[in-house]
Amino acid sequence: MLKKITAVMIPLLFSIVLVFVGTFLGCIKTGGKTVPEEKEKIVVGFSQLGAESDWRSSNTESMKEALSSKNGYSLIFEDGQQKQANQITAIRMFIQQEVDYIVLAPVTETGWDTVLQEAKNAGIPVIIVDRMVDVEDEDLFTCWVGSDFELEGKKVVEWLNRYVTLKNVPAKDIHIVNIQGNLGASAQLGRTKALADAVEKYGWDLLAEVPGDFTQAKAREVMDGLLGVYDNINVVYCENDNEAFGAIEAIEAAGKKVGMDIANGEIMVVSFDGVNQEALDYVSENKIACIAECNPLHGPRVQAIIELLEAGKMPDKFAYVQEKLLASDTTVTQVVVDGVNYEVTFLESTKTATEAAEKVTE
Ligand code: GZL
Ligand code: ZN
Repeated sequence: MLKKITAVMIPLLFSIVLVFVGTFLGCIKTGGKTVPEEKEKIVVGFSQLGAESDWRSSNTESMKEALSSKNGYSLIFEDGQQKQANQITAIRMFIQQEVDYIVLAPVTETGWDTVLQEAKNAGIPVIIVDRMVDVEDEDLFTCWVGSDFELEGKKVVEWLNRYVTLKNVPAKDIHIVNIQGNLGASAQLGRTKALADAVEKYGWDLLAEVPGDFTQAKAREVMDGLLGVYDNINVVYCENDNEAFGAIEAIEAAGKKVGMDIANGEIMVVSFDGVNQEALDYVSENKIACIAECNPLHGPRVQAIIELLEAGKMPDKFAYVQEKLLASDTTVTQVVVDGVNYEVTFLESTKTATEAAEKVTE
């Protein structure tokens, strides 16, 4: 009898031990086959600043696509509606939930030290994307990936200087208004600085700098106002494409013409992002004279950073993305910024086609 029991017990005991060991090691023996157990997902809390622009929508889409379940992530997404308080609340929630990583797209640069210290105390790495944070101690975040906004601005103002020089328009006759992004955002700070420095250097007439919040509606309202105050505006420097759409609406509603021929009363619009077809179409029609590309596709870049960290490696502290300068008018073929040559990327011009069409009907 005893023999019989042991004959049954030993294999039974053995398989129980096996299942226990197998489960512990992450694979389970079922019917002799080893199937990899569902790998633990990497939990990421992403505090996005808002949904104010086409750039932002593309950025959000890129992040969700990269940090998706099929790629092994569990993403907790919070939209801050362009308010820093909402982003800080989201980060505190991520800390409570003990996420593996926090990703922050900060609406403005300052005011993050306290909450980033809380994340650091909780041992949660923080990755900053897009705009920069201005903190006392840069150890409060692991790394940053985004654009060089001042370089973007320099490309646009150098393009403008080349253009007006080649068209023999005197600097004193360049009357510019700057429709700015959210005040305090890195994109606004860098792009505004580039224009202000160029105005100083080239002697252009900067009539006004007014916040347009990176939105089409606000820029429309602001441009309506500026057209009511100034009758000699001939360049509108928009700090993103959605603002450019609003400015163009206002200019055309006022019965003025948007275009390249500023010597003959047209108003030139320059802009940033180049994210959606509407903006690229405006460039092709020379309604936006040039766009400094601002690349929103940070999803794969953040995914690569997390994979490096998961492998115990350290990513670069700051990673700048390479970006183009877009135009369709071929007067300016390249710009030089801080000794570096940037070729203009030409979009095919539909302007001549429409002009030709107009000529025929005249
Ligand atoms: C730039 C980004 C800016 C875009 C705007 O990286 O922060 O915010 O240029 C967006 O379109 O609203
Ligand atoms: Zn003048």
